[in-house]
Amino acid sequence: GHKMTWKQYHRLEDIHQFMDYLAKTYPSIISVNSIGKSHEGRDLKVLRISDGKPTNKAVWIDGGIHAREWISPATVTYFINQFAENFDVESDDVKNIDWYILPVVNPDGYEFTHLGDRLWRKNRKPQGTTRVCFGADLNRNFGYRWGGKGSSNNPCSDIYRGSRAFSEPETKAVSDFINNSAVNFTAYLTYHSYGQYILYPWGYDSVVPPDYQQLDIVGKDVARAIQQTGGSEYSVGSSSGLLYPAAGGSDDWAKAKGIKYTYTIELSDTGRYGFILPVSYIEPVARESLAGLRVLAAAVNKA
Ligand code: 0X9
Ligand code: ZN
Repeated sequence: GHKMTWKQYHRLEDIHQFMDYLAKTYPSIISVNSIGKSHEGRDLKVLRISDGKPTNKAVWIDGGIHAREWISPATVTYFINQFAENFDVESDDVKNIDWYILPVVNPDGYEFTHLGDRLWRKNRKPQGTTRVCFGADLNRNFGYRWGGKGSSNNPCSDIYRGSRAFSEPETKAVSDFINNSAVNFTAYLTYHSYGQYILYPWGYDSVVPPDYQQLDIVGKDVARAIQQTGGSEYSVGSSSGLLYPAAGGSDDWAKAKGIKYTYTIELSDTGRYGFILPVSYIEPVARESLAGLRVLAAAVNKA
C-alpha cells in the first residue's frame, strides 16, 4: 500500500513507496528504476510513464534539487498521480510522450530539511579538504560553463559549486542517465520554488539561445494556462535576465545538450511564505501547474 496525499508534505520513504505502488498497480504503463544513489546512499528513483509507442517523444521532469523547496516534489508527484490514474482518458498530447520523472534529485538534503534544518538547500556531502562544511548546490554543479558567475568556490557557501563539474553523485547520476539512455528528450523541466517564474536559458550569463523566441512563446502559453486555471501569475523570461546569472544549472546543461524545451519553473508563492508554503497551497499549486504541463506537452508534440 501507500499513503500519499496532497494535503501534507511527505517524507522520502512515502514518495518512494507511492512510486513503487504505481508501478505495481499499472505495470503496463509504469516502471520505476533507480538511476543511482545519493551521497548517503538513498535511491534516485525515476518513474517512467509510457504506452510504449515507438513514435512517442520524451520529456524529463525533476524536482527537489534544492532540499527546502518542498512544493516541488509535491507538485511533481501530483503530475505522476494524475497521469497514472487517468492515463487511458488523457489527451493524445500526454499519451504521445514517454515521461521520465525524478521527484527528488536531492534526497539527503530533503530528509535533512525534515529532520534538522528546514531551510537547508544543498546536498549533504562533506566538502573541501577540511570537510567541515556540508553540501554542494546541485544547481551549480552541472557541467556547462561550470564555475562561472553566481556560483561559489567556498564549501561553506549556500551556492557552493562543488570541486568540479558533476563532483556530486546526484548530478552525476542525472547526467549519466540522460547521456547514456537511448532516450532523445524534447523537453527538460526542473521544478523549484519560489517566485512564480518560467525561466529558460541561459542562466550562466545575460545571453539567450538562438531559439529563445520559441521558448518565450511556449513559456507564455504555459503561464497563461496556469493563470486561467488557478489564478497565479507567472513571469516568463531567461533566468539570467529575470533573476540573476548563475552558472552550473541543470537547465543550461540540458539546453547545451540540445534538449529544446528546457525550463526551470519556480513555483509559488511570490514571497509571503516563500519556502515554508502552507500545505493548503499544495493542491492549487499542483493543479494549475498540471494545466501548464499539458500546454507544454502540446508544444513538445508539435516540435
Ligand atoms: O538559483 C537557482 O538555482 C534557481 N533559483 S532558486 O531560488 N530555486 O535557487 C534558479 C536557477 C535558474 N537557472 C540557472 N541559473 N541556470
Ligand atoms: Zn531551487
